[in-house]
Amino acid sequence: MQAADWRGWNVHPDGYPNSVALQSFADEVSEKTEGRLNPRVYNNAVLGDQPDAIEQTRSGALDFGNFNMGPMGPIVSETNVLSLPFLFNNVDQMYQLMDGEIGERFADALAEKDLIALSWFGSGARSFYNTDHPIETPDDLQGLKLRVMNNDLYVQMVDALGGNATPMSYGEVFQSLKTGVIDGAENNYPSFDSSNHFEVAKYYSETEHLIIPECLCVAASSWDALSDEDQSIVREAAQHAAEEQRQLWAEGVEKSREEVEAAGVEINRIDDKAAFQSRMEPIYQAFIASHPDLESLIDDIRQAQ
Ligand code: GTR
Repeated sequence: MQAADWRGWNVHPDGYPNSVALQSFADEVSEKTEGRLNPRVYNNAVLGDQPDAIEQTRSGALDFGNFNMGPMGPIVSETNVLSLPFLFNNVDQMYQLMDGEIGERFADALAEKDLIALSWFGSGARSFYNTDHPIETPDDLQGLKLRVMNNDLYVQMVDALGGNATPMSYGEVFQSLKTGVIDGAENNYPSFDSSNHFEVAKYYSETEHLIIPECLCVAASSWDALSDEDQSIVREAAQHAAEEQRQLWAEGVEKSREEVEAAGVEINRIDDKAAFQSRMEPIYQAFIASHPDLESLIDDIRQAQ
C-alpha cells in the first residue's frame, strides 16, 4: 500500500488538551504504521468552521477531526439527544455511558452518516458568561444576547431562559463580544480561557447546563481504505488519545478556572439548578414529540445514572 497523509481538523489552539491528545494520536499512528499512514493535525479551525469540517470529513475531503456533538446534531439527528440540557448528571457519568453500549448507539448513528467514531473526548460542563452581570436565576438571562453553537436546540434553550440566542461560529465570538454584537456566550473553562473571551466577559456563572461529549472521528472512506492491521493501530491510538485528553482535561479545567479568576473574572456557583432545569421541560417534550424514536435512548441515559 502507498503511504497516506491524513488531514485532521481541530478547532483549538496549540497546548489545549484536545490539541495535545490529537498530536499524540498522529504520532502514535505514524510510528506504529511505520509511516504507512501519517496524520497531520490542523489546529485553530484553519480548515474551516466546525459544521463545514464535519461535512468535509463525511465526504472524505478531510480524513479525521475532533468534533463536538453539538454542531453534529443537525447532521446526525440521534446526537441531538446529547444536546438536551442537564441530560447527564456529571462528566464521569457521561464518560461511563459513552464508553459503553449507549456510546455504541451513537457511534452506529454516526457511521450511517459516514463518520467512524473511534473514541470519546470530554468537554466538561458548559456555563454562561457575559459582559454585564452574574447569572443567579433564569431571570438574570432576560434580554441578554448570547452566542450559541450551531444547533436549534440551543436557540430553544436560551429562549426558554428569556435570553436571545445568536448561533455563530466559534471564531467570531471574541470580536462580537468586544464590539457588543453579543453580550455573552456559553462554554467550559478551558475554551473560555483559550479563546480569550474572559478578557471581555467578566461574569462566569456556573449553570453547567450542557455536558457534551466529543468524538475523534475518521472519514468512512479513509477508514475503509486501511488494512485490518492499520485499522486496529488507528483505533488503539484514538483510545489512547481519549485517555490522555480526559486526564489533561481534568487538570486543564482547574488551571483555566484559576487563570480567569486571577484575570478578574467574577465566578459564581449555582448550587440549586432546579429553576434552570424546570425551564427545560418543554424542550424535552417538544423533542420527544418530534423524535419519538429517540425517547427510549433518553430514558436509558437517565435511568443509567
Ligand atoms: C468548545 C468545543 C468546540 C466548539 C466550541 C464552540 O468547547 O470543544 O468543539 O464546539 O466549544 O463553542 O463552538
